[in-house]
Amino acid sequence: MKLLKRPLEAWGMFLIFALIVVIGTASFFIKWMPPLASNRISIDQMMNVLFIITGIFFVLVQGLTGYFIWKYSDQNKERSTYIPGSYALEVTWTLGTAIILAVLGIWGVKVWKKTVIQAPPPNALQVEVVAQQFSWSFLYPGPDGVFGKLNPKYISFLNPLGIDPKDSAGKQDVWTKDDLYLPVGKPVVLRIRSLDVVHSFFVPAFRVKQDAVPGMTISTWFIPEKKGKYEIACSQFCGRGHYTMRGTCFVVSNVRFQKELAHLRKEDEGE
Ligand SMILES: [Cu+2]
Repeated sequence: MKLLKRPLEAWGMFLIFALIVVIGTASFFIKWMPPLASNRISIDQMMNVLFIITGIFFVLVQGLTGYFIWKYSDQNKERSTYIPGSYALEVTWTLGTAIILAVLGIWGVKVWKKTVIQAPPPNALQVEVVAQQFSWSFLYPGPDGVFGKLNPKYISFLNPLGIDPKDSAGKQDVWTKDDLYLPVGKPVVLRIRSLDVVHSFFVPAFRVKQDAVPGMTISTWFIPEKKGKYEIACSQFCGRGHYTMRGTCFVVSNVRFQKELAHLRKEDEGE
């Protein structure tokens, strides 16, 4: 009972901290990530387990720290015992942590292999993604499935990707700015590049995040599994307009996707 006798300020502080933890945790779970809309469920599974493990230790360590502060504060004349060290305790928490980290590490490598390293299915749609301050361009191949040559010397405001007008394979390629169209249920390979600085292509709903590095082409693939409209963001601070560098991914039926591309192709021909 002696433990409960504390001035009002102490109880006030305790309530404020408890409230911050509860509201923080709740809003994190409500507003953190949009519902998964791709095949990358293994990332969510791993995240959830990580949150549970770190959550348990967070509450345990912070709770104990708070309890000891409360218990041995100067209001209460009780003295703590001095323990110079415990071999058994040291071994337990060192080994325990090492085992948890090793299991998470091995699991992480497996998830990485499954989502990123594993080759995409051969029927995957290829889309070139080009980042620049402060927009995204997406290039789709023509019905032949082959991209025309790209050459930096043709890069201009109207041709940000540098499509070579002399290459016949590129005649039917089409590109969009900030709007990415994808057919639902079809694997897609994004080949990500940058024209200027480092950007990062991020679609939270797909659990896809990949840096766009100048001078490199980095591929990533996934399957959009739900129709809808999803936010694309740049998640690498890339300059003054970084916050405006966003796009929208439209996951539509295959028929609608083909229609959209055909429409863009017609617009191109009309020019
Ligand atoms: Cu950017």
